[in-house]
Amino acid sequence: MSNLESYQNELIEQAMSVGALKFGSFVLKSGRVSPYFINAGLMNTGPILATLADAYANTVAGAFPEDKVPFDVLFGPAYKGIPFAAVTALALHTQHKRDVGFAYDRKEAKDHGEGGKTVGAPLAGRRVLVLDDVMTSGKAVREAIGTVQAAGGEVVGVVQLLDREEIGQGDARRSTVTEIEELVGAGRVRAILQMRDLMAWLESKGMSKELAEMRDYRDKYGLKA
Ligand code: OMP
Repeated sequence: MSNLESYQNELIEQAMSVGALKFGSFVLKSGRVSPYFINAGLMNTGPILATLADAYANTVAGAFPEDKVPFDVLFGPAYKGIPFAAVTALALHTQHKRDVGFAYDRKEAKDHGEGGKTVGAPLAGRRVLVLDDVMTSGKAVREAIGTVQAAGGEVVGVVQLLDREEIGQGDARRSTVTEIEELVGAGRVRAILQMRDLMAWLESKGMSKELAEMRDYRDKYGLKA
């Protein structure tokens, strides 16, 4: 069983305490019926944002070191990615001495004022890291990648709060990570938490009913490691 890092454990505990992580029965956007759900919109207090910003920044700094995978802009897709990209840009500056811009999109294009679909740091000709909340089938992250590319940016990678470690949209039962890495490069899709971390946490708490439901779900929509 994987050992959780202390920041992962802290994040899970805080997510549970604000009701952002729940166990039960949930219909996902992809139509899959899941025994758990993370609602990142409920991670909306100063303390949990601080934990989240540290976790994103550490994951970014570890997986995309400046000398190996430099990037210029963090892109947080509307709506839930927006505050997360902002707080992560701040944490990268204060804790990692790494200065990057941040940008986000509108759900609807604006045809007056500053116009355009994206807001914040310019994306044209820039190296962009997409930062979002949850990845299941990969539909949402594909859209975000498309938005950055349409604005002229080059997507160098993806960082998620949670990779649910599920199969993607294709017929070949390949993982979403594999499918998205085909678009952005091998090893370039990372997450603070994976489904296995939530399972390790459930096990550490002796929550065996929830753990059994997670195993059943993984048999259906996950890939054997
Ligand atoms: P895909 O587009 O299938 O990858 O699903 C990811 C999106 O579903 C996320 O951006 C969320 O909007 C939503 N979601 C969650 O927020 N939390 C979950 O635990 C699961 C989902 C989901 O519907 O799959």
